[in-house]
Amino acid sequence: MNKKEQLELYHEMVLIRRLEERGAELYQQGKIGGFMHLYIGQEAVCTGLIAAREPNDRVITAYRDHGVAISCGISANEVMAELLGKATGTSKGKGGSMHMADTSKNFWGGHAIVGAHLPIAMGMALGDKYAQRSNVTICMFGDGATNIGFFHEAVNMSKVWNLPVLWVCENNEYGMGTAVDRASAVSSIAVKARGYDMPSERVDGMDVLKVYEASRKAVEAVRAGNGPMLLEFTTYRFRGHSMGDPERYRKQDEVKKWQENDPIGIHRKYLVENKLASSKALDEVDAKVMDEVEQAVQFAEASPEPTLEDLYADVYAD
Ligand SMILES: Cc1ncc(C[n+]2csc(CCOP(=O)(O)OP(=O)(O)O)c2C)c(N)n1
Ligand SMILES: [Mg+2]
Repeated sequence: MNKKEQLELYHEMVLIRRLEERGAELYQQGKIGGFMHLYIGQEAVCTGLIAAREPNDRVITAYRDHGVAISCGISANEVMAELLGKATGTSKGKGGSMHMADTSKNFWGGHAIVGAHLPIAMGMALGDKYAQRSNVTICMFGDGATNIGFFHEAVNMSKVWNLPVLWVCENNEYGMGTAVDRASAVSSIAVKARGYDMPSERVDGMDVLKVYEASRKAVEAVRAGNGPMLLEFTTYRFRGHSMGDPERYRKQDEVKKWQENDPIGIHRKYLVENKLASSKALDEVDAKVMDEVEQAVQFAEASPEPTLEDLYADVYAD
């Protein structure tokens, strides 16, 4: 990865962070409805992972999807407008926080039912294999999703049919208020792949360059026809499960410990220590992102709501 690309990773992580911080404020002001799950703390995963894909590789994820949308190339304006339920949003204001999508950018959503998008990912990969296309489907999900039948059915069939899928678990240590150890027989999700004779790896998900390296190798191995693989990224969400989570299931000391391992701080330190950017230049990136996010808020607030007729559009495919 060249210097420009490494700097872009920094910009992208800061953009995701600030956009969500601003989103949280707007939520508190009552401008955003429904559930909203922040990705803060996990930015290195989507940023490093999606930097490793080719544009024709598909990405699909669960409801913690704002960062994934940005990494797939959806603009801050469209993400913010979607959060506010505006017609200019990436899902025309009808999806909201949990259902960001743009198939033109090969981002297949944003899915709210835990684990339900894994069989969809498998189906997309089956379609690609059948049509002899060379793309890889990257399917992201949480640790909690791996305790659900969907996970085992989809991962099993992907191996039986040797499908081009990269399964990516973001192990952030909790599924809502339940710690991994309380719900999963094994605390490393990578181990679960062994039951399906599938290669897997557990990688530090707080370091964007480690995420990128592991993802690049995995995407290319899958593309080469070696069959599906599973990557587990160890990460942590700094905020509650969703807005309004009282967080009684974890101690603030634990959160603080992980915050010392902030993915943005880690990459910033790397860039400065390796003289790829000065602190001043990175402060300028931070300032530019603040403007970008403010513009996105203005764009979203000035945008129209979807009309009543819009309710009936895009319900069925032609
Ligand atoms: C089938 C189903 N069961 C329960 C829920 C409620 N629920 C929403 S998120 C969640 C936790 C999932 O945890 P994980 O997969 O680790 O993802 P994370 O929230 O940590 O990103 C649960 C149980 C749901 N949305 N769908
Ligand atoms: Mg989780």
